[in-house]
Amino acid sequence: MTYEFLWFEGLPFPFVGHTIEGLKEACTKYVIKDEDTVMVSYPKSGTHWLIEILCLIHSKGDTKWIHSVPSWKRSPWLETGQSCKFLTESERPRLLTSHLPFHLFPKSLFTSKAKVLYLMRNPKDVLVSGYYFWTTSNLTKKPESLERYFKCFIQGNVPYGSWFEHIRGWMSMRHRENVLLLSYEELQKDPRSTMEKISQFLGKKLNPEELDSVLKNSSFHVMKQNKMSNLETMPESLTSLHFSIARKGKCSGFRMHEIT
Ligand code: PPS
Repeated sequence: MTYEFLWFEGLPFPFVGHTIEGLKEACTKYVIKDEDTVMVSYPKSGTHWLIEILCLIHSKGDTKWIHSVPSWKRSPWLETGQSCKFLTESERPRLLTSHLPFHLFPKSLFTSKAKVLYLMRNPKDVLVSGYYFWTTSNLTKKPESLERYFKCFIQGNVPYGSWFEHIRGWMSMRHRENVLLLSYEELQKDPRSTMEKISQFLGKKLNPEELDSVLKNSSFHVMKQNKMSNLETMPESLTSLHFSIARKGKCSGFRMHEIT
C-alpha cells in the first residue's frame, strides 16, 4: 500500500512515522537543552552518514553502540511522535536528528546553547536520491517519474517541502557560534579533516586511532553492511526489493540521469 502525504502547516510530510499531533508537539512544545547536539538536514543530504559519524565521535571510535542500537534510537528524529518519547527518556547529552525547516523548529533551540550541525548537499543529487528513495519505499506518495518528481521538487511539493526554503531558513543561523555548516561534498572530498572539524566543534578530542575508527566505520561500504544503520530493520511492508538508505553514496550521481 502506498500512502499520500500528511499535510502540516502547509507542508507535505511522509505519512508513515508522522502524525499531526506528533508534529504539533515537536514544533511547539519540544524543549531543546543546552547540552543537546542537533543534526538538521533536508532529506537525502547524507543525514544517516552524519548520524554515524556523530555516534562514533561520541563513543570515541568504539563500534559497540552503532552495532547494537538502530540509528533512529541513537539519534531520534524530533518530528516523529515516537522518537519524542525516546528523547525524554534518554540520557544527556542527547543527539537529535531533524529534517524540519527552520520556521517550524521548536523555538527553544534559538535560546539554547545546543550545538547544531546543518548538513547540505548538491540539490541535483538530493533530487535523484529522493526520487529513488520515495520510489522504493512505501513511506509516502510515490513519484510518477523522474521528470514529474523534478517538477514537484522545484515547487516544493515533496516531503518536507522546498529544498530552497530549507536552505534559506537554516542559513540565517550560519553566524552563530553554536552552528556548524557542513556539506556532503566536503565530507566526500576530505572526510578525515571534516570529521576532525566536527569533533573539535563538539569539544571531543580524538586521538589518531580513534579518528581512524570513525573514518573506517562511517564509510559507505561499512555502513551499508551495518543493519543498525542501513534501515534494514524497517518492516518489509514499507520497502521494496531495491530499497537501501546507502544507495550509491557518490557526488554528482545526478549526471547519470537526464531530465528533459
Ligand atoms: S534520509 O532518508 O533523508 O535520512 O536520507 P539521508 O541519510 O539524508 O541521505 C541518503 C543519501 O546519503 C548517502 N549515504 C552515504 N554517502 C556516503 N557515505 C556514507 N557512509 C553514506 N551513507 C549514506 C546514501 O547513499 C544516499 O545518497 P544516494 O545518492 O541515494 O546514494
